[in-house]
Amino acid sequence: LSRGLVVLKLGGSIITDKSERFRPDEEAIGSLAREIASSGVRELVIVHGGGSFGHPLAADYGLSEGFRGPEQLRGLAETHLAMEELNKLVVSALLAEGLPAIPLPPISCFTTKGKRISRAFLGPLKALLALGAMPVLYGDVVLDEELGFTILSGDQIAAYLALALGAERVVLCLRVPGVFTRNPEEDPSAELIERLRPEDVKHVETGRLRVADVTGGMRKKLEEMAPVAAAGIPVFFTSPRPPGNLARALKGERAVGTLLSR
Ligand code: IP8
Repeated sequence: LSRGLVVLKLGGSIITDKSERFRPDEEAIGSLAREIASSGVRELVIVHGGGSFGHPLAADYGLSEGFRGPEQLRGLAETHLAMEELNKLVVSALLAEGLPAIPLPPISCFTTKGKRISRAFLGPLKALLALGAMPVLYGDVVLDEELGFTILSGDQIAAYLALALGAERVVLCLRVPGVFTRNPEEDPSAELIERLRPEDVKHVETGRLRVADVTGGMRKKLEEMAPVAAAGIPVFFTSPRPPGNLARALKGERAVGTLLSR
């Protein structure tokens, strides 16, 4: 078992049913928690996405483009609350597996400027890790120095934390098992790219989005993760299938997916 901090992003589309609002996939959440527990990896920061809890609301109220009027404040509150509800399901499932998971709301430890993280208060997160706890963050509404507020994706948080904490590795656990030559959900001839270098990211064709995702889908994930890989932190794009895959990826063992590294 390799040592060092692992940052794990759980895609919103694997923990929720993206076709219906506020529908969690509790079975998937439970089996992810079991797999994380069975991996034996304990130096872990988990960040999860919004799926059908965050994105449709954020789109309804135009939250990612920032403050336009006071009627949006209700949307800000509802979106944060929905994310807290999803977070509670994830954290509860981890606790049920005996893992010391603790929620850490991004709205209170990050601010952005023009949608990019400008300031972070990582004291509590570092202290939790030092105690051996497992912080669980998520894509959230945050206050923005220029826009008033915006949506901060779990991907940007995961990339930021990996760099700020000098993580050993980042694992992105998504619905699609890696990065493909085309969008595999649109084109069955798409092939898995097993190895990708940061400078090749711009050439990958990712296809259009079919479900609400205010923070940008696979293209944006690649753009967020390229600087992490360029800094020498390997990023592994993978999915929960087949069983055991995520545990292997967390341990840094060979698994099905795409390795983005220098
Ligand atoms: O699913 C966005 O996080 P993501 C969260 O990681 C919200 O992009 C509130 C839409």
